[in-house]
This record gives sequence, C-alpha cells and structure tokens, in this order.
Amino acid sequence: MEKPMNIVILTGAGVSAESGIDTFRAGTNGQPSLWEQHRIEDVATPEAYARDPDLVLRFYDMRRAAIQTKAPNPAHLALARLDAAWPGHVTIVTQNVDDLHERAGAHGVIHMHGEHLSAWCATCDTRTRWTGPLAGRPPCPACAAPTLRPDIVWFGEIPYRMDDIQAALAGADLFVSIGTSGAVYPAAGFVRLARELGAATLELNLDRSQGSAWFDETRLGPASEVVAAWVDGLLG
Ligand code: BJW
Repeated sequence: MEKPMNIVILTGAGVSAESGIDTFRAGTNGQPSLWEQHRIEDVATPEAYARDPDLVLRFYDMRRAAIQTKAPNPAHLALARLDAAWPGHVTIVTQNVDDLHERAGAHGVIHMHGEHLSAWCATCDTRTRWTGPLAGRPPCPACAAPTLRPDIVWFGEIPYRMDDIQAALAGADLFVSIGTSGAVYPAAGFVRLARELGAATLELNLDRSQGSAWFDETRLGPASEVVAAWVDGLLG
C-alpha cells in the first residue's frame, strides 16, 4: 500500500480574517489592518514593552478580549476535518495568536508566535492560561510576582518550537501556506526550506503574497472557500 502523504500547513492572519480578526498588513473588507492602526515599534517589540508596558498590556488586553468574541470560520473547520480524517500526519503551524484552530477541533497546533490566552511570568518562567486583562498587574499564580506579560513572540524574539517545525518540514510531502503575506521571518522562509527538503508546495491566499514565486501552485480566493475546496478535494 502507498504511504499516506504527510502534510505541513502554515497559517497566517488571512485564515482568521473572515472570523473578524484584523490582519497585520493589507486590510480586508474595508477594515484597516492592525499595523495601520498601531506602529509596530510602539506595541510589538520588547523595547516597546520596556518603554511603555501599560500601553502594550492594554493593546493585548483589548485583542485578548476581542478574540474571545469570535468564532472559527469554514477554513478553520475544514482544517480540523482534515486533521481528524487524513491517514498521514497533519501538522498545523500557525503564526496566529488566536485559538480558532483549536476551537474548530484541530489538535497539536504549533503556535510559533505565542498565544493570546497564555501569560508568561518574567520572574519564574511559568506559562498560565489567561483570559482576562494583564494591565492591572495581577500576581503570577505560580510565584505571586506582578510580572505577567502576554505570551507573544515580539519582533527580535525567537519563535517557539522551531525544532519541532524543522522536524515536521523534514518529514513533509506537501507544504501548504494559507493566508500569510510572507513578510515575516522565519515563517516566510519555510516554503524554500520545504522545497529543499523535497516537499511539494501549495499556497492558498486571497491575493498573491511576497513568497508566491516559491510555490509550485497558488490558488487565490477567500480562505473560507479555497481551503474548504482543497480539503474536500483531498478527502474525496
Ligand atoms: C486572506 C484573507 C482571506 C486576507 N482569505 N487570505 C530583515 C530581513 C529578514 C528578517 C528580518 C529582518 N529584520 C528583522 C528580521 C526578523 C524579523 C522579521 O521577519 N522582520 C520582517 C518585518 C522583515 N522576525 C523576527 O524578529 C522573528 N524572530 C526572529 O527572526 O528570531 C530570530 C530567530 C529565528 C529562528 C531561529 C532562531 C532565531 C519574530 C517575529 C515575530 C512576529 N510577531 C508578530 C506579532 C505577534 C504579536 C501580535 O499578534 O501582536 O506576528 S508580527 C505579525 O506578523 C504577527 C504575525 O503572526 C506575523 C505574520 O503576519 P501574517 O499572518 O502573514 O499577516 P499579514 O497581515 O501580513 O498577511 C495577511 C495575509 O492574509 C495576506 O497575504 C492576505 O492576502 C491574506 N488574507 N484576508 C485568505 N479572507
């Protein structure tokens, strides 16, 4: 019997756009993007946090509250269906810090840029599930220090689980990139790495991305449609 294909899926903000979560760069549906509303340097770097922690904590408190009012869309649901039904390995690596893949039913999702619903204690290095605000400096449940920060990978910090991602890419027969602009590294480099390691490559996006030239195939359209159609095609 032929060995089932192993699939690595990289998702970005575009997969959650139709759930009403802002993308970072080009806005969608007339909605300004996050970086059109806030300067990266003011909110998404360790330097910004050191300079004005209240501003940064409030920015993330607002977004942590917002994602809890959103629901998975047909793209998240299709990927969860694939995760459950595919006979080979499916690894979902997301740059997104929302929990919509999990709420759709996907398992083992790798959050390489962290998670809104997690807080990290700078004193004792403990991570705690967190749904409320951090701006009031609540004590860390593990050590009581008032040093919880968003468990988010800011620019200049090292993304999480790079060894696991590298291993998944090494075993991939197919690499699929969904709804990401290809503007932020190291994720933007995964397509080239996957190609070098022998995987076929497919991009699903609303528009062509900065990395489109590296993919064997690009299918354009809203994630709710193109992802669902791709999964339906695979599962038959
Ligand atoms: C739809 C759709 C629909 C819309 N359907 N599609 C110079 C050169 C190269 C690298 C660097 C450099 N200078 C600095 C760097 C490194 C830096 C970097 O890449 N900077 C670039 C700006 C150049 N990277 C880092 O600092 C990273 N760390 C690092 O490199 O450490 C070194 C190291 C690495 C590995 C091993 C050892 C050491 C850390 C990056 C952290 C990124 N953090 C953020 C913020 C998270 C917090 C938060 O949420 O506030 O993560 S930035 C932001 O961008 C966020 C996202 O995850 C990330 C990617 O964005 P994404 O998902 O692609 O969104 P958009 O908005 O850009 O695109 C949306 C896409 O959706 C578009 O394509 C649309 O078409 C599409 N779309 N609607 C389908 N309905």
